[in-house]
Amino acid sequence: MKLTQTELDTQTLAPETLAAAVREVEVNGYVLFEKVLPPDFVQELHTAFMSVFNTHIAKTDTNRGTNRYQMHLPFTAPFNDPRIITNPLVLPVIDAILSKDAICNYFASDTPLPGSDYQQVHSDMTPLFPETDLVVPPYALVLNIPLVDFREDNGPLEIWPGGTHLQTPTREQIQKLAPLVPHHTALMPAGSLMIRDGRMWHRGTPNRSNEARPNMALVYTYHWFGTSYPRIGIPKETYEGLSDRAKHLFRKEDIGGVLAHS
Ligand SMILES: O=C(O)CCC(=O)C(=O)O
Repeated sequence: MKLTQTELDTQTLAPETLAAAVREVEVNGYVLFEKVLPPDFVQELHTAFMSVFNTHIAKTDTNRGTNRYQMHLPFTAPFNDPRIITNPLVLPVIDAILSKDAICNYFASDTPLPGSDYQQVHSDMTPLFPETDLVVPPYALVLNIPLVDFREDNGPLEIWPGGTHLQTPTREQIQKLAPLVPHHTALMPAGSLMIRDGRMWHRGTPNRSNEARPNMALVYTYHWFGTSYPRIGIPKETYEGLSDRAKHLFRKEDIGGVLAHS
């Protein structure tokens, strides 16, 4: 979805854009706001990310398949900038779907390096009622922020929109169904904002370029939704300095706890 210049200048979605974005997430599984973060801020994020990432991978094994890393982010600048954690174009969509009582309980990244492979097609969320076929409204939304342009050659995310978030197959059934269901690579410029229902099927693809392809990943859920993610470590003084809205979003995290990679 291309936002208007007025929406970008005012950092405010027009009512009809917000309604369309919410509908896209609910019906199609995701919405993409293209290239909304300022390039200099994306550059700052990228530089900071590569520094933390390179230190991390020097002492850690891959954890998402060959040459592919999931890495928690430290809750420090520039990662915890309001333009990331309480983005004014994203929060209205979160509020409309998960209510203003939503929480953010995952602050991390996915990075395929050159030589990475296809992942299994998967959903990030387990069904709430796996013993039934019950389809429930969204309860967990992922915010992805590409820190480089996602191109065909550098391992873009591949997605299965159009209703896979409304099904409850097992991981094995997803493998059989995935080739039959329409899907495409999510090519997007650095600094775009993708809000997706965590249940929508997707996978990482091989990075055939010669550079890392970092993707920030935050998860917003209903306040009652539990995950197995480690709680986000937020130093007390950092938490105290957050806006009231950010405090509310991160209220269930490890306030005073240890930063990732500190
Ligand atoms: O390539 C990505 O950004 C997403 C990877 C992914 O879906 C995962 O590791 O679970």
